[in-house]
Amino acid sequence: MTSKQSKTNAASPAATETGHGGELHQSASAPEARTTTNHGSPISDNQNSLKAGPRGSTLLEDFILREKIQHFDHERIPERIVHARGSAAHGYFELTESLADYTTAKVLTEVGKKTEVFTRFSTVAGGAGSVDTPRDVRGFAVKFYTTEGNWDLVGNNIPVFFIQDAIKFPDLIHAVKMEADRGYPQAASAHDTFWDFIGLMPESTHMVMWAMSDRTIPRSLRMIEGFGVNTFRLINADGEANFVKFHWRPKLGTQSTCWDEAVKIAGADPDYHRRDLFEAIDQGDFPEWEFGVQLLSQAEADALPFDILDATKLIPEEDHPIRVVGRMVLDRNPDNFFAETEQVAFLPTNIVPGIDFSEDPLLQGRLFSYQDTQLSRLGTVNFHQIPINQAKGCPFQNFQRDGQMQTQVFKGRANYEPNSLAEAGEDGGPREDPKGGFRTAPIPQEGEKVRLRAESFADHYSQARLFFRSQTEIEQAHMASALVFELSKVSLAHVRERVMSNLQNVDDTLAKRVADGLNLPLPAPSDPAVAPIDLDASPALRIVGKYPDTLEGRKVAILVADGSDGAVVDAVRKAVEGDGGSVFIVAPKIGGAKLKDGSTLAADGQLAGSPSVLFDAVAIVLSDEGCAMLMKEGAAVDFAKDAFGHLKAIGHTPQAQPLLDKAGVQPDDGVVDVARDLQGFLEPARTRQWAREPKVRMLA
Ligand code: HDE
Repeated sequence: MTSKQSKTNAASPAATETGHGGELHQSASAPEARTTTNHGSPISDNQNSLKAGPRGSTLLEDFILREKIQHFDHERIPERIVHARGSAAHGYFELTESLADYTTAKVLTEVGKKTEVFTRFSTVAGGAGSVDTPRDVRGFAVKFYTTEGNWDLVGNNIPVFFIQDAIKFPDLIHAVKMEADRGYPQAASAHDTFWDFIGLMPESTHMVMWAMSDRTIPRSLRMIEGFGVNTFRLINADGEANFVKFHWRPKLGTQSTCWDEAVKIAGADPDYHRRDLFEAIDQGDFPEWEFGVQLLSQAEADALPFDILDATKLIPEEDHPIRVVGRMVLDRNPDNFFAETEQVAFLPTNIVPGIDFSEDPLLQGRLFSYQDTQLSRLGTVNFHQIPINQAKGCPFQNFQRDGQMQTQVFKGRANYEPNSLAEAGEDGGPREDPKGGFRTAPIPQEGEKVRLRAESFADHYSQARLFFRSQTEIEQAHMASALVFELSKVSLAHVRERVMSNLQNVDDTLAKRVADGLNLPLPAPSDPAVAPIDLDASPALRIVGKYPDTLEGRKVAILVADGSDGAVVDAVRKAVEGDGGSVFIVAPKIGGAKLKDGSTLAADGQLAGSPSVLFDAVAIVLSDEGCAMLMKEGAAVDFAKDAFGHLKAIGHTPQAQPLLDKAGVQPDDGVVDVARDLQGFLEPARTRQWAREPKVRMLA
């Protein structure tokens, strides 16, 4: 902390007094606890401005009012152009296996060492105040405070990108954001301009397949994968370079919501992901990811059926396995959202010796963009001095001086080099380090200056096909349905048609399902720049069937009302918690419900504000009397209906059956009498009842 912040009044409560107008005054318990102006002048009254008499005009002289209001007026800074809405946490990275054969980077060679990190997750398209659950890519940006400087791995939860060249980024983002004339839709890709751009940019097709998959409607930020996306290089002590792709894999597995559920969560809890991350860390339930690398020599890269510099392509892990070499644990919430989460500045140019860039034209553009955008967001070249951005693992020093909001007080005369001031006994300042300093790998570069897309980038469809065909049936159905949903929101017929033409190059059956879902004729296929090829399926790209076999990280709601059996509630709670899950009691009134034995069970949430979309499974523990009452409550009927529609396990007491019937809940393996078969409830509660879906939804 740079300024001397006083003790708060937490230890000794403030004395209170009522003012002339009945307003509450809380006064400081000691001089060091009093509120002051920004320049330290103590304030005697923080409730009333200075006026010409109690009912008179406010006086310009009131410097306290002016300072307070003026600071408030400037509280907001420009939000990020993309990735504006985000949530972050502190934690550490621990290396479990050395990559010393490949790199000199200490963070990747010192096994067992814990490196501090700050990780920010984000949506891409929406503004800072938008909701957490739109269909969107998630940002996954990690700042490692290493002993050799900050390393920022600024990735996404999808391993590929929409475009191949940075010069198209402003067009992509303009197309996906709110339309320029009308200012909507917010945080949604389902509109004309996005699909217009996509249809005209076949290189985006692979990423579009991912965007239409359940990856873009995650259950929790703790349950997303992360990818560096761009290809980087690792450089070893002999100066040898290898290509590297970076991966994060969540310990809790990759889990998603259902689309209808995500839409409803947006209303029920716009902060669904932010709250989930904060609460999990607050409760000591620290999210964790494995860190892995795919390493390829130049020869291995040359043998790939695509260009390793093309960010619209992935490297199937069946062909080049991911080597897990570390883990990241997030164990501390930010103290202040603005100071940390909002002001953190991630820069792909924050790199450490032993790691290097590739010539990926998307990455090359990013190397300019992030530094530039910080200048407009944070307003000064000194943004690296803000605590969250400062290099913490090592000193930072050079001869850069001054600038707006300079907070360092430099001593001495040495602000240039070479200098010989040390010869006169003065501090001569820092110097370059030819051995340990950052060195760029001497990769040969030659050729004419051109504005040309490499021919090796021209296959736009093979990997889109690979992704689609690698999915399970249910995931393919979700993708087709997402395409139908999005294209149904497109109002320009020719835009829809062009997308459907392109889809035929991905997979005929997919294009046909989308056309059927739209009830529109299938247009002629478009002409691909290069005919797609069939690649071996990559089951690693699926989510379904890979949920971990535990309730860890999952939340089970128990719906109770007056007359509920406390013994059943306790048994469900014990079983759920024993399996690693958490329990949330929902009752019609926040004060709780009067149980069968006369005791009161406090509620964690009121029914109307705690719909089942917020939970992974539900147990409806009602008495005959409680059920009769809730049959008249729409929120209770929706609670059961949505849990069923969103493929959740539903535990219930026999007395809750009339409510289930009213909600259209049909018997299946996921609907279980908890009074009879508690274990039988836990198993389906660990996953979703995918087999139920055709009964509740017309999928494309
Ligand atoms: Fe970004 N991106 N990006 N991006 N990006 C920004 O930087 C940009 C790209 C990513 O939590 C901006 O500080 C260009 C790929 C994340 O603060 C900006 C291009 C990937 C975040 C910017 C890309 C990303 C950003 C906006 C095409 C995945 C949020 C605010 C060449 C590997 C970081 C800011 C955070 C943020 C530019 C493409 C990930 C404008 C020009 C590919 C996770 O500088």
